[in-house]
Amino acid sequence: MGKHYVCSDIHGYLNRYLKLLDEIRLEADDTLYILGDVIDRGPDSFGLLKDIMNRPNVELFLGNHELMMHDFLLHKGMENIWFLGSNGGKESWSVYQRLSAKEQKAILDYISKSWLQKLLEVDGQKFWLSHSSILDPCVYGFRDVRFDDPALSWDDVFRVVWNSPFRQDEFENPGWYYTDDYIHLIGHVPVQRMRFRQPPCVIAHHLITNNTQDGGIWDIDGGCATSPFAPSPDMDFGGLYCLRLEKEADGSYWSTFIQ
Ligand SMILES: [Mn+2]
Repeated sequence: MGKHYVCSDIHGYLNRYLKLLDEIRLEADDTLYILGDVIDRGPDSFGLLKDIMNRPNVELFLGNHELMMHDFLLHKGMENIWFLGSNGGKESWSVYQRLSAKEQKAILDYISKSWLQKLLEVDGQKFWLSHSSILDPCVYGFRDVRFDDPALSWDDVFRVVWNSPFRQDEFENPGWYYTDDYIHLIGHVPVQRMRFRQPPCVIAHHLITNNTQDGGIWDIDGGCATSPFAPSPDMDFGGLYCLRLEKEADGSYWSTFIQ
């Protein structure tokens, strides 16, 4: 049986992603899940995306940055927010325009087939993977959903990739997460930001908390594109977390942090 790895919010840091692949030595029957936001802000969004697209055992989830690009290119939803503030769309768009038409189409096709949410069971533990929030199980059921699923409304897609239990704006009440028996693996809000606003609900090699007090919501966004706006002795800079879903012999989970 292959192993399952999860990381999130790489934001164009191709070098860190390649270092991660080196470290985990991903085998053909292993799977690496990336919980969205591979583009924008970092040095090589499309180099990273193209590598992901070429690996059958690396699976991408939709993040709000992929949604912003998708909507901008197809003139859907809130198509202009990609260029706003620090979202990074302007820089990515200028690179995207220099790609061939064939590459551009392949990217859009790939994004449209990315996961919105996926449910796994590994070593007897249930995991619910998404960029940030989840689809209401009363409406969508407990199932894997891709971005091109015809049942999806744009508003529901928006909510899954933008709303967060760890943000004051675009807040998602975490109440409903607490009622299920899943560990919710999400990204979207860098742990560096969350740490000073919320109780720690973070899985990371030096910030590990147990999952009894956190409602089973584990944020693994290591803040790749985050400058050190809250420097501390144990975490000065952002980086890339990766978590392995197979339990270690002592019941803990292996993780790494790449800077
Ligand atoms: Mn995000």
